[in-house]
Amino acid sequence: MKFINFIFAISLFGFSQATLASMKVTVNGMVCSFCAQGIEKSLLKLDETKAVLVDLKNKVVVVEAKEGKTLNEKLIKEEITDSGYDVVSIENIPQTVAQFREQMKGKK
Ligand SMILES: [Cu+2]
Repeated sequence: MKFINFIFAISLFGFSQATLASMKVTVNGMVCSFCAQGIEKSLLKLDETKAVLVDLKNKVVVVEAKEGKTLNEKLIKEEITDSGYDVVSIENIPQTVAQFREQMKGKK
């Protein structure tokens, strides 16, 4: 019985780890660092946002959630659209902003 509890705890841990994910947003219309700064600011305003990375070259915005918080896809989309840019797609990714940045470096 104790073993089963152990398994349960492990699976719960796995689940909470999964909710620590980030969102990768593909955005059209960002052309300069002012665009990037504007988007970064508006997304950092959201309570659940821990970090934002804007990659102009790849038209990608990565938003990382604070621990224990969940990103709201609809709100993120609204913030970016209200700033005057087009959201092409949003997907969940397991990396943090820091990990994503490292990954981009590796590709150059
Ligand atoms: Cu700009």
